[in-house]
Amino acid sequence: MGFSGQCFGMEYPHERFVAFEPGAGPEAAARAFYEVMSLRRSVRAFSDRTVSRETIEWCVRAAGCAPSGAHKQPWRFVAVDEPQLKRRVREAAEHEEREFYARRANAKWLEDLAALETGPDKAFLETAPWLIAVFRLSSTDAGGQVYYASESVGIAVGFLLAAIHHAGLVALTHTPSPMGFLRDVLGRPSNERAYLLIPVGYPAKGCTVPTLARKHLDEILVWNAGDGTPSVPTRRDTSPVGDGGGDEDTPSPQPSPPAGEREPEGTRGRGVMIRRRVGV
Ligand code: IYR
Repeated sequence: MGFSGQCFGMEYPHERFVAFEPGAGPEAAARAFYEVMSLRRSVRAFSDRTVSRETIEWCVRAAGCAPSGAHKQPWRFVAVDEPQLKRRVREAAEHEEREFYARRANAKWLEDLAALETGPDKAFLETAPWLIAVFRLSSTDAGGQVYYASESVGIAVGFLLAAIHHAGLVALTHTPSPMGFLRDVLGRPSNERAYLLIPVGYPAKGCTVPTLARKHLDEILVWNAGDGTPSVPTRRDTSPVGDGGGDEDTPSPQPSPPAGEREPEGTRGRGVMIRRRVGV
């Protein structure tokens, strides 16, 4: 119901009630989250700029919000910023990585890694201000059973990576192989199995990332057919990751091309500058 009032001596119409707008709706919210996540990239060149403990704490709290089998929360996050400890982790990781690149990886694996231009040198393990070593618990701290521990920890790591990205920081989902050394170097108990090693920080000045394409939605999402039968592919067959998959000219069923899907292919494998700020 409206009525008039005085404001700085002027008459103005005044409403006791205004329309209630309950947010923009799930489509816009889901798209906005996607737009943020589409800017996430794995980074291998870190700045030594410090990141506060508090930031790491919030990110790990977010990771701890993940669902887990029987709510056993079978994860441990070991945050390392001491230079001597980071050096020991790097030395042990590089020892394994030298073996990996010289002997353990087969030719196909090395070929698949070529576009990433990785190698046994892991300077980022010392440069990044934080290393978060993620451990999967094989039993609870009290010795009890855990369930779907790998799935649970994988989901928690997804939350962690999203939180790190949301904080405007970058990370690498690093997998020194094998990574059993982490338990020894970090002095962890026998019910903790090393799962991933995640350097966290800011990207180095002039940091580049490889030009890689993400699969189109049509390649990762299949709808049921709507008539009780299984769905059939609608647009094209799934293409291998990073092959440039499919033609750019095929019209997309989406209202407008979302950011991050199908990045340019021209310079693939050579590395390009990050054109947008990483993290919003
Ligand atoms: N662990 C090695 C090799 C490596 C393996 C995969 I799969 C990658 O996606 C990237 C690297 C390394 O970190 O260099």
